[in-house]
Amino acid sequence: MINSNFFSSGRALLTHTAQATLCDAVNHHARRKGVVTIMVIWAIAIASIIVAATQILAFREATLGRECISRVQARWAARAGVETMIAIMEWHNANPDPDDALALTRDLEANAFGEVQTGTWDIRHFIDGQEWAGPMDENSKLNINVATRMQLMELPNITNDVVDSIYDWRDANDEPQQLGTEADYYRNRGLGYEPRNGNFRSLAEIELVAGAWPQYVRGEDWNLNSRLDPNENDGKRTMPDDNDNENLDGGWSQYLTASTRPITQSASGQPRLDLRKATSEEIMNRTGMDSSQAATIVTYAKVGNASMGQILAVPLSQLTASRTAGATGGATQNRTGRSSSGSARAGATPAASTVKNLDNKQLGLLLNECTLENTSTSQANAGKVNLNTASRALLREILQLDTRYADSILSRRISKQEGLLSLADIVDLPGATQEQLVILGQVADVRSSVYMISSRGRANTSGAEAEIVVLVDRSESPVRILEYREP
Ligand SMILES: [Ca+2]
Ligand SMILES: [Ca+2]
Ligand SMILES: [Ca+2]
Ligand SMILES: [Ca+2]
Repeated sequence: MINSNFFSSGRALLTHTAQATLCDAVNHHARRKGVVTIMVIWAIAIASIIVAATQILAFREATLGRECISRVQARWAARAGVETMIAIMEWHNANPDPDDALALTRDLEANAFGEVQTGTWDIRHFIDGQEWAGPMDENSKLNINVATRMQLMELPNITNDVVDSIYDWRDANDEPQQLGTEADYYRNRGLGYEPRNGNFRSLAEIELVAGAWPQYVRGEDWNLNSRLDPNENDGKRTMPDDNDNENLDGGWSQYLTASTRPITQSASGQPRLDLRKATSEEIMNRTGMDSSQAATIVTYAKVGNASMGQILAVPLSQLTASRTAGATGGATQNRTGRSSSGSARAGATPAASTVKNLDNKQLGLLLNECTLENTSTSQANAGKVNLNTASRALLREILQLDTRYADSILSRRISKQEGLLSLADIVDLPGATQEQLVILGQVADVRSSVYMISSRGRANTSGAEAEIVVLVDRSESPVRILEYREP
């Protein structure tokens, strides 16, 4: 019994212990299972966070990549526009057409908008209150390096002291003009620069001159690209402060350039004949003059201040006579007097008056194929205003041409599909006095050397945009890039 009791109690004891152990084991297992479940849930949670984060990152990178690709596409589309313009200029350099002064302008205009596989380009400029297709002709503006005091005084917001300072900046000496400023002015103000005492090299350089504030120089064209950008037509919302009128008021920059260069090639593509060195035969071959006309030109070219302006303004029969008389005289005489054999003005020598006046064709060839430029002066580095592209405002306000004459020049250039072929095309217009012709002969011509191409590229996929602004000189081949920027 005892045993049995013992055993039974022992069994009971055993059972109890086994039960306890079993219970522990079960509890332990359950706890472990709980921990494992929690760990698994955590692992899943962490894994999903990682996956989500990786996805977001990958998505962002893909977007960035796409943006990057479209920027590159836009940039190269813009570049394609620039290259197209340069290629057209090269073609016209190789195939000059002396009977069509506007051939290049028309071709540039026709290709101002174009496309490549992944994007498009758009080249335009603003002049005379209107937007035009194609690059900006820098020769439509006056070169600041030859602008006279009177011409500079016509700029909006300019004052005498600033005109003097512009003179001081470009003249070789360190003597200030009456109200001007030379090196000591800039040194005393710790500006860190001094006047160049040489030609301005870019339009933005004018802003270094005392009193030539950027708002005067640039007007509304804050980035100097000759196009009306959104921030330049939204009033005061963004810089600059503009008048929101769909018209780009470019301040001085719409009238002035510093980049134009003389064109050494003639309209027919040969080097210009230097009249100071040329023989009568060479002049006759080039211009179709007779021997006495050519001889008169040879004699005249030896005069110290002989100029194309004078040849343009004074009939040939009076040319050497007026020089020997020491005066041009008859400042208001109409240039058309050239064909009425000059009617022997007082002081004209008999020898001079027997020469036949040049006809329009001869005068045109003389102006287009020959030169009297003195290459040693600083003027030699500046280009002339192209009357085929110059703005009405430049002719009337800055060059101060008589209003009637300026308007008749503009109507004639519009009426001729090939444009003005030479300055001989404007001598018979109403208002063409000797005085006006001398001014034009000095500063104007009918062809261009330097263009500013503002090409805006656009990617087809995203519409992303990129702009390239390039200043190119096409006066010689290959076309030379003077300035390149990606604003
Ligand atoms: Ca100086
Ligand atoms: Ca602009
Ligand atoms: Ca604005
Ligand atoms: Ca405006």
